[in-house]
Amino acid sequence: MKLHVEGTHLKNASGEIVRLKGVSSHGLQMYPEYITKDAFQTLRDDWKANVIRLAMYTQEGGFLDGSDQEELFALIDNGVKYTKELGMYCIIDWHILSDGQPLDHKEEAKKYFERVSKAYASCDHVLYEICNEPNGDDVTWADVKAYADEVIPVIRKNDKDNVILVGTTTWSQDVEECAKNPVKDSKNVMYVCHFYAASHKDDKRAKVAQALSEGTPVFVSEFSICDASGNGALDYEQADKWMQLLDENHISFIGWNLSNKDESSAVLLPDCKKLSGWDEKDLNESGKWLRNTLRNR
Ligand code: IDC
Repeated sequence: MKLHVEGTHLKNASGEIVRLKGVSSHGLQMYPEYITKDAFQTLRDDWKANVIRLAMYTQEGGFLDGSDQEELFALIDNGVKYTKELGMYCIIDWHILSDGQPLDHKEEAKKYFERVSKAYASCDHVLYEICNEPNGDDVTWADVKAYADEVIPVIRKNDKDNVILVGTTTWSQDVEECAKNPVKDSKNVMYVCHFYAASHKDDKRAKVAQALSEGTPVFVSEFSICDASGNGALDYEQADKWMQLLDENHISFIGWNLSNKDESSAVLLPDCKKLSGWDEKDLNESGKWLRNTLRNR
């Protein structure tokens, strides 16, 4: 269960390469009903997922924007517990999005990661994702690194070695910037690439290839095969090209999103009211694709 990062790879205690593959929740405050053991078990047994990402928005009505924080902590606690019982991994995500400058909520993030890293220090299956998608014209990798260099030590004080995922600039696309200026304590740190296949193509894949060639460990903690709005048509051809790159390099991947929202990135159809045990006919097109993709790997 225990993971570490070696070179560009995630490995287990026996030194074998491990690839995490799974599904991300939608915003925890928006779709809490899918944080159940049954839902995760369906994803494990039928979809062959081995990781669940718990996306906790900071804005968009989330942790720093009106949600009941203790309710969110309770959902995370359940998510961590269910994944542990099921032998899956679990990612605790600080989901910045409209608040694209991670430094803006650095103090809140430190307090948050102090609490969760203390609570889950003994949980080998937990990974921490410290800033979903830094974005904005004035947000630089130096800003993200400055943020990471304060948040990582807060986690490390409690949890010496669980894997930490660091988002990158331009909505977590600029992974090629990290090698020349990595975070200070880079033990068991991976850098995050997100892509939406109908929007992000060759030039974004080239960034990943460059990062890997420079020794940067890359983790795809969120992607879909629709466009960057989370909606629109699916691009199967670009999705294949992305999967080829990820497969060749054993890169972990997590599909966005577990909900029945009326949008193409939601894996369930809008009229599907089941919270687990889904059949093929309950799945949106992106859900069918993701399920097949997970089952084939
Ligand atoms: C989208 C959701 C959508 C929601 C919107 C704002 O799919 O239902 O209304 O966020 O909360 C990301 C983000 C992710 C986005 C997704 C699609 O990490 O939160 O979800 N996306 O736009 N980055 C690129 C795309």
